[in-house]
Parts: sequence; structure tokens; C-alpha cells
Amino acid sequence: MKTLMRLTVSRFALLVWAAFPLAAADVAPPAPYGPVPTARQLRWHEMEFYGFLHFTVNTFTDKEWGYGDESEQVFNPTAFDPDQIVRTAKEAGMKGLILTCKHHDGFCLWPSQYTAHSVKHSPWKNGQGDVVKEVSEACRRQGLRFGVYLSPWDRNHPQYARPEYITYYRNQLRELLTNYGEIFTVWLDGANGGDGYYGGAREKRRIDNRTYYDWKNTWQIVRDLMPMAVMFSDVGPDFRWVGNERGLAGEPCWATITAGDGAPGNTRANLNQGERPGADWIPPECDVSIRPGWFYHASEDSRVKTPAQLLEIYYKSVGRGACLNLNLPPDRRGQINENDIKSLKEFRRILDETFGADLAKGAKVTASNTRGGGAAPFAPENVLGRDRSTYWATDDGVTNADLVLDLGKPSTFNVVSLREYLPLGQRVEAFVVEIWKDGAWQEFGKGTSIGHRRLLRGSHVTTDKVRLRITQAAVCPALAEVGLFAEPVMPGAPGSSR
Ligand code: FUL
Repeated sequence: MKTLMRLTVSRFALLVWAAFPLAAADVAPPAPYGPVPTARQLRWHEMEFYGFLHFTVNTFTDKEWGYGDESEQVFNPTAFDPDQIVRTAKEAGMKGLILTCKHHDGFCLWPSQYTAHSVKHSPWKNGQGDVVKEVSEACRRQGLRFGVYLSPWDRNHPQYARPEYITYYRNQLRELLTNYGEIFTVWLDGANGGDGYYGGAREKRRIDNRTYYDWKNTWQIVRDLMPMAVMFSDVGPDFRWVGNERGLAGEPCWATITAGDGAPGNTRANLNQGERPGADWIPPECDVSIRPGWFYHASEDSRVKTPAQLLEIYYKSVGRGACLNLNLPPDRRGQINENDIKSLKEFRRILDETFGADLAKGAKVTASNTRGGGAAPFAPENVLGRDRSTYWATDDGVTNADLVLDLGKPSTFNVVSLREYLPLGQRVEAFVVEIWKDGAWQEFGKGTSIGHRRLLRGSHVTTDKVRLRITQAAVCPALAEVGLFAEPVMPGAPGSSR
């Protein structure tokens, strides 16, 4: 009986093996490590670069923060052109735009049914205009995502700091989330300077920013009405402020922090570098303006960031795993100024030239360890190309591993791009990139965090072999990309090779 059973069992195993020949080589993927991104966060990570549009009464009063007593009459763009604005952003490579539908001054760029303080009472289009509608539609026409900034602090509203204002704020949020199609983000600013017009009171009003807005329930409105929208604040819930308005993520820069009981505008978390280990996946966004101010001022026409400055920001934001939110302020015509366009065009040209050709393409990739003894689903060559759904992984417990790219011929590059396979969390904690030069491995650069993306930018080097050494990881690494790129050498730039 026993023998018969054994026979039956082994015959069954044979049958299974015959039916699924790959089963023997099948190896389970690594277990996720720590907090991992949600589907909406993964979609946001992929955007990498999008823009802000700061536009309101301030554009016409030459201010950065309106007091809240501005007449609706001042808002009157002379040649508002949403397609020009969106085209400028698109040609710069942005994947979306976030409009200040209401800034701290309380003026609404859409005809909200809950206030008279809006475009409804401005001379622009005889009060029939709707900036939110026009920008959102232009975005959709040109294939960009559209997001809303709705300032919680409202210096115009008579009930601000009282419970009634929360109902008003939430009603406005619902208007924006129901009347303007798909919204990719709701940007919740924690700023509050206290004083304002407040319906004529002209006084200072204090709120407790941990409790006043009852954020948990306000956030829920966004979840209910726009499930894929990501929300911004100092503590997320989906992505965080990076701690400065210069566009610079920290070094290292972890996607995780421990949000605890922090609130927008009230946190002690290390926003710039993130926290490891952190309890929550709340990666950073670097917000920065192309000009010194957030709003358009003719006096800043000659102070637009140069292409070189924008590139520096790009490498220290996108290149550190953050998203870059670059502000383009429409001018009094309601268009992006020519100087900003000029700078953006050159910035884009350089990025396109840099990332247009991946010099790692076609390389022979070998690894010191591959999960399951070289199993195809985790093979070293998965790091090549743009496909981020496949990755190289090592066996469980192997946290130090080398990957060698044999390029087959000498190639010149100065940028190395790395990406982890994000659905499994941020795993790598230290790495070194080396090049084969004069019969030995020489360091090109090194770092700690990788996450969604890490760009190492150095001097141009020429080599036919590149080695990535993972020198520290919390668990076995899972790497989706290793790419090699060359920035065009600027005329007059110092030494281009070493
Ligand atoms: C800050 C605001 O006070 C600025 O005016 C601007 O909107 C910036 C993006 O966020 O908190």
C-alpha cells in the first residue's frame, strides 16, 4: 500500500514536471521590504517632472501674497492663452500642470458657487471666464495631467479660522474634483502668515494646524471623488515637501519618513533626506520657481534660471528619486514669458541629447549572484533598457553583489542612471560605480539611496567596462535599471575626459 502510494505520488510529481517544465527553475520573487508605494504613488513617480502655474490677482498687483482685500476687477489678463502655457510645459518635458485655483488671497480662478470673490466678478471675459476649465481642457488636449492647488489659508474669507470655513473649503474641493475631469494631484499648502482681510476684519487669526482642518476627513473627500489623485503636504499622505523651495532633494534621499501625528505645516520629520527606516512611503517633491518669485513680476524678467541652473536642479531632484515641480508663472497677458521659454528650450535640448541614447544598450551583463542560480525572471540583463517591470535580483540574504556591464567597445559617458524595482520597496543602502581603466577598476561615483531613480553625474569618462557594486542593502537588491548617458559637451566647458 505504502509503495503504491509512493509510486502514485512520484508519478504525479513527474506529470506536473512534464506539464510545467519551468517549474523546477521557478524561483519566488523577493519579498517586499518595508513600506512600499501604492498604485497611485507609482503612477506619480513615473511622472518625474511636472509644473506649477502661479496665477491670480497677485500677477496684477505685483505681490507674492495677496492680503485678501484685492478687488476682483484687478484680474484681467489681456491675451490669456492656455494652449501657449500648456505647450510650453509640454515642450519642456513636463507631464502635468498644477494650477493655483485659489492662493492665500482667496480669489478663485473658477466661478465657485460658494463665493463672489472669483473670476465671476472680474472684467475678464465679462465675468464669464473660467481659468480652471480652460487650463484643464488645454492640458487634456495636449496630453498633460491636470492638478489643483487650493490654499487652505484664505485671507479673504470672513469665517476663516472658524468651523464654517471648513465646510466652505470642502465644498470648493468638491467643486474642483467634480467639474474639471481627472485631477492627478491635490496640492495642500501648509503656509499661514496669520493676518488678513477676513471679510473686512483686517486682523490676525490663529489656527491650530494639527486640528483645525480635520485633515483625515478632508483627505477622505479626495479619496472618494478622485481615487488615483495623489495629495501633497509636509506629511503626504502621498508625497511630501522636500523642506526647501530651491528644488533640492537631500543626499541621501529616502522615499520613507515616519509621519506620526504630523500635519501639513507641522512636522518634525526629516523632509529633505527622508528617514530610514521610515514607517510610511511618502516620497519628496521638489517645488521651485523658474524665477525668484512664484508669481510673475516684470522686474524678474532678467532673473529667469539659466539652462545650467535648471539642469543642476534636475539632477538634484529627479536624480535623487524625487519629482520636480517647476513653477512657470503666467504674465499679465496670461502667457509664459519669452525669457522663460528660451531657458526651458535649451534645458530640454540638453536633456534630450543626454538621455536620447543609452550607451549600456547591447552590453553583456554578468552578476556575482543572481536569484535562483541565474533564473531568467531575475537575470542581470533585466537592468538594460527602459522596461521597469523586470529586474535583476539576488538570492535572499545576498546583500553585497556586483554587476558588470561589458560594453564591447570603448564608450564615453558622464551620467549613470540607476533605478530600483519600486514595488518591492527601497532596498539598496550603498553602492559604488566603477570603470575599467588602465587595467584596474576605478571609482566613477558612489551613493546611498536609489529608489525610483538615482543619477550620478560626473566628468566624462571613456571605458569598455562598468561595474556596479552594491555594498550595502537591507535585503537582497532588486534593480530595474542601469543606464549610461553622455551630456553634450558645452562649448568652453572644462576638461571633458579623464
Ligand atoms: C508656499 C506659498 O506660500 C507660496 O506662495 C507658494 O505658493 C509656494 C508653492 O508654497 O507655501
